[in-house]
Amino acid sequence: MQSFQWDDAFLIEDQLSEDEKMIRDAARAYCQDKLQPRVISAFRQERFDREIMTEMGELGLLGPTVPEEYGGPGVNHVAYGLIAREVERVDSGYRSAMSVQSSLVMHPIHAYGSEEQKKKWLPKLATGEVIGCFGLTEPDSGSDPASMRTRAKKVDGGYLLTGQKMWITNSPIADIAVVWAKSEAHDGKIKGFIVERGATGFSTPKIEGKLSLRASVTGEIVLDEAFVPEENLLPNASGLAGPFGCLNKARYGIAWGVIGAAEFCWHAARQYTLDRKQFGRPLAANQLVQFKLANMQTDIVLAMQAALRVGRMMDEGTWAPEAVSLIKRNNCVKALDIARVARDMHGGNGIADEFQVIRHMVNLETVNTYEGTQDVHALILGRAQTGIQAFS
Ligand code: TGC
Ligand code: FAD
Repeated sequence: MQSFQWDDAFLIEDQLSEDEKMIRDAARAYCQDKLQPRVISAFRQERFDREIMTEMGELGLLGPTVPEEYGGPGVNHVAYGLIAREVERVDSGYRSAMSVQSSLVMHPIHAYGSEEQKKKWLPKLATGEVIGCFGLTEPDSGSDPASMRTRAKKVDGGYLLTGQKMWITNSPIADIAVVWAKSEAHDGKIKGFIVERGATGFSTPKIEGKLSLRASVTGEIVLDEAFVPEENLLPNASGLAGPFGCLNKARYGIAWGVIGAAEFCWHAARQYTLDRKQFGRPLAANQLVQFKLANMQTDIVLAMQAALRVGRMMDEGTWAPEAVSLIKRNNCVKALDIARVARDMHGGNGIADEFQVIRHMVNLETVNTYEGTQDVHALILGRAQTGIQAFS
C-alpha cells in the first residue's frame, strides 16, 4: 500500500513509458511557456496567431503519429493523446488547430494519398509551413454528412468542385483544404480532394462573432466551380469511410484533450476554494464543496484511464470506432460539466477571463458538439448494442 495521490489516483504516471513522459513534458513546457501567456488576449480579440503552427511544428507536435519518412515524429497514439491533453489544458481552440492539422489533414493524406501527395505535403504540414483544413460539414449537412450537396464534376485534367462547407476550423488561414464531395465520375461516391489556396472559385470567409473557441479561427469554404487537378484527388478513399477514418483519429485526440481542460478547471476550483474564506473558514471546508471536488477527481481519473486504454488498443490494433465514440462522448460531457461546476465555485470571479474557467466552459460547449455531438455518439453506441439504426 502507498499513500493516495489526490491528483493521480490510479498512478497513471506509472503506466506511461519514459518516451511518453518525455514527449508529454516537452509539450507541457511549450504550452505553459508559450501558449498560456497569449491565450487570454487571443480569446478577447478573437485572434489566432499563425506562428503557433510553426512553433508546434518545430517541437514535433503536428502529425505526431505520421512516420519519420514523411517528416512526422512517428510516435504512438498514447503520446499523441498526451500532447492533446497539454495543449487543451491551455485552450481547446489551440488543440483544435493542432488536431485538425494532425488528424484531419495529415492523416488522410498519409492514409489515402498517393506517394507523390505524401512526399509533397506531409513534411511541410509537419513543420507548420503549410496549414490545412478539413471540409465535411455543410450548412444543411452536419450530423448527417451523407446528405452533403458538394459535387465534383470531371473535366479535362481534373475536377470542378461546387458547394459550400460550413464551420471549418483553420479555413481562413489554410494553404490547402481536404474537401469531401460527391464525385460524378465515381458513381456519386464521396471522394477527398486537396484544394490549394489560389484555385479559381475557392474562397474561405471567416465566421465572426463566435462566443466559444475564440482563439481558433473558423470559416466557410466556398467552392464555385473550383478547379482541382487530377493529381490532387485522394486515390485511396471512397465513400463515407474516408472522412470517418479521419474522424476516428480526431475524436480520440479530443477525448484526451478535454481531460486537460477539465484538469485545469478542477485544480483551479480546488485552489480557489482553499484560498477563499467565507463564514470565517475556507470554502473548501464545506461538505458541499468537497463533494464537488470529489466528483471532478473521479470523473477525470476515470476519463483518463479510459483514454489511455483506447490509446493502447489503437497502438496494438485492437480498437474499434465505437470505443472512440464512447470516450469522445463521455469525456466531453464530463469535462463540460466539470467546467460549469468550477465556474460556479469561483463565484463572481468565475465570470472574469483572468480566472480562465469560463473560457474553458464556453470552449467545451463546441467540443461537445463538433466531431459528432453527444447524441450522435449515443446513437452509434445504441446501434452497436441493439443492431438497430436509430438516426433516421
Ligand atoms: P454509416 O452507414 O454508419 O456508415 C457509412 C460508411 O462509413 C463507414 N463508417 C466508418 N468507417 C470508419 N470509421 C468510422 N467511425 C465509421 N463509421 C461509419 C461504414 O462502415 C460505411 O462504410 P461503407 O463502406 O459500407 O459505405 O453512415 P451514416 O450516414 O448512417 O452515419 C451516421 C453517423 C451519425 C454515425 C455519422 O454520420 C456521424 O458520425 N455523424 C457525425 C458527423 C461528424 O462527426 N462530423 C464531424 C465533422 S469534422 C469536425 O467536426 C472537425 S472539428 C475539429 C476541431 O476543430 O478539432
Ligand atoms: P445538427 O446536426 O443540426 O444537430 C443539432 C442538434 O440536433 C444536436 O443536438 C444533435 O445532437 C441533434 N441531432 C441531430 N441528429 C439527431 C438525431 N438523429 N437524433 C437525435 N438528435 C439529433 N466540421 C468540419 O467538417 N470541419 C471542421 O473543421 C469543423 N470545425 C468546427 C469548428 C467549430 C467551432 C464548430 C462549432 C463546428 C465545427 N465543425 C466542423 C462542424 C461540426 O462537426 C458540426 O457542427 C457537428 O457535426 C454538428 O452538426 P450541426 O452543427 O449541423 O448540428
